[in-house]
Amino acid sequence: MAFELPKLNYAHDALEPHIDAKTMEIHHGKHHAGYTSKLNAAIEGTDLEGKSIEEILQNLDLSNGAVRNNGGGFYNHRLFWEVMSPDGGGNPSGDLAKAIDDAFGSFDKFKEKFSNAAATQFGSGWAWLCVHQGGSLEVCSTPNQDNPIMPNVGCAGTPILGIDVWEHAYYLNYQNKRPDYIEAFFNVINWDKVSELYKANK
Ligand code: MN3
Repeated sequence: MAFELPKLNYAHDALEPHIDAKTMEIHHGKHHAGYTSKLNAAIEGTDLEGKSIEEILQNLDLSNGAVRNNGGGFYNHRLFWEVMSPDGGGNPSGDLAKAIDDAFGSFDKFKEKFSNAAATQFGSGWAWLCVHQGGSLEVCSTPNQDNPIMPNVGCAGTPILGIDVWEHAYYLNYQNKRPDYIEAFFNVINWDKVSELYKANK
């Protein structure tokens, strides 16, 4: 069973003005679709065929560039669409809010740390909020399409929130102003989904 491009749960223009429709259309319909088809081509006929994306990435040989880049791209964008919503923004609540306070001191301190990780990731990559077994949280970033479930990428745990800081994620609307895009991202974060992922993976 080949991997399929996941459907968006909202329209391309639903995240405006924070993320524009054209960016969403190209990002999902071209970039994510490209990672998906190239991942399928890279695993076809190998012993990775038929495995879950988590299983593939957790046991990844980092020298396998095609699977690293396209498998990472498939997984990362699938998470990205899910953790955004037109009804998003605001603050987390419940267990996740408490875990954020425990790890970072306050929501504002978390926001500062996450935003800084996203802003200072040199070139293309992602910033993450990850949960470790036991429920503790960590903020980190990875280059290109790497992600924390891959072995030895300098960042660990299960990602429950991620922001794409490749220029294709924001350049049409924000040009070189990555910090403005990061600030706007906070208006569309689907904290209900992030909480659900926190509970499922802690
Ligand atoms: Mn992208």
